[in-house]
Amino acid sequence: LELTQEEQFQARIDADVRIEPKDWMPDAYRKTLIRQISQHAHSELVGMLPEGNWITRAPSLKRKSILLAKVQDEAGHGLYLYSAAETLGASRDQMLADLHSGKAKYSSIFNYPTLSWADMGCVGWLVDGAAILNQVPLCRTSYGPYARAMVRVCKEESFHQRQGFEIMQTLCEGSPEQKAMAQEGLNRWWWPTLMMFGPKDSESPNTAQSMNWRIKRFTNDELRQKFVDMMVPQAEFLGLTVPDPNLKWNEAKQGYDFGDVDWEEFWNVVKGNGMCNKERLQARVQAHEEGAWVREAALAHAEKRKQREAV
Ligand code: FAQ
Repeated sequence: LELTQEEQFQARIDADVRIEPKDWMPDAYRKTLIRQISQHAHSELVGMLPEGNWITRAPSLKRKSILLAKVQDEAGHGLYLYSAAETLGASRDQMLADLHSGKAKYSSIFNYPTLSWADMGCVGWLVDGAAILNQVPLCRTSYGPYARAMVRVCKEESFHQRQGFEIMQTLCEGSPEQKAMAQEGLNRWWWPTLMMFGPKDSESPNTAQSMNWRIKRFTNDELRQKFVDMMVPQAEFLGLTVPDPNLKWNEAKQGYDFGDVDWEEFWNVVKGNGMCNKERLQARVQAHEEGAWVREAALAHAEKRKQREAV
C-alpha cells in the first residue's frame, strides 16, 4: 500500500521527526507556520516598546543596564524568528510591510501602557512568565528551525522572568507605597496576561490542526491553566492579591478555578482598538523609516564589494 505524500508527512510528524526547510510539506502547514512565526517575531519587536518606555527612567544605573539588555534580547528574538520564517519562503520585507500596514497580528499584551516602574516587574514576571510557558513546548515544535530558535529564546526568557520577579520582590519588601505600586501593577496586568494564551479552545480556529501537526503541543486553555497554577503561589509569596474574586483552589483537579477573561476586550485589542495599538504601530513605522539610510548604505556597500570582486 502506497502512502500519499501527505500521509508520509503526517507519519513523520507522528514519529516526532523534525520537518526541515527542504522537506515536502502541505501548503497549509507552511502557511500556518509563516503566520505563527511572523506574528511571534512581530510580538518581539513591538514588545520592545512598553519596556523601552522605562529605559531612561529606571531607578538606578544597575536597573537601567539590566532593562537595556533585556530589550536588546527581544530584538534578537525577533531576528531569529524572522529568519526562521524566511526558511519557509516568506520575505522579510513583506512581513515587515504587513506589520507596518496593520495587516499582521502581534500579541495583544503589548497594546497596554506601562505606567509605573512596577510595570517593568509585571512585564518580566507575568508577561515573560506566560511567554516561557508557551515557548518551552515550542522547543519541541515539529518545524526544525522554529524549534531550534526557541531553545536560545527560552534561556533568555528565563533570565527575563527572574529579573521581573526580583523587581516585584524588591517593591513588595519596600515601603507601603512601593508595595501598593506592585499591587496596582498586578491589578492591571493580570487579565491581559491571561489573554496572551489566545481564545478559549472552543473558539480557537487553529488549535486542532496545529496540535495535529505538532506545531502546538498544548492548547490555549491548557497553558492558561498551567499559568494560573504557577503564578498564584508566587503572588502569595509576594504578599499580593490576584484580582480575581472567582479564584479558588480545586482539590479534585489539583488546580485553580478562575474567572472568565473579558473576551470582548481581547478581540477589541486584537482588532487594533486597544489603548496603545496606534502608538505602537506608529513607533515601529517611524523606526523603520529612520533606518532607511542604514539599509541604503548596506546595499551600496554590497554593490561595491560585488564590483570589486568582479574585476
Ligand atoms: N494577541 O486559533 P488561535 C513575546 C489570534 S511572547 C493577538 O488560538 P493560534 C515575548 C491568532 O493569531 C508573545 N492575537 O491561534 C516577550 C489567530 O489569528 P489569525 C508572542 C491573538 O495561532 C515578552 C486568532 O487570534 N508569543 O513576545 C492572540 O493557534 C516580554 C485565533 O487564535 C507568540 O507568538 C493574542 N494574544 O494560537 C517580548 C508565541 N491570541 O492568525 C517582550 C507563538 C490569538 O488566524 C516582552 N504563538 N490571537 O488571524 C502561539 O503559540 C500561538 O500563535 C497563540 C495563538 C497561542 C498565540
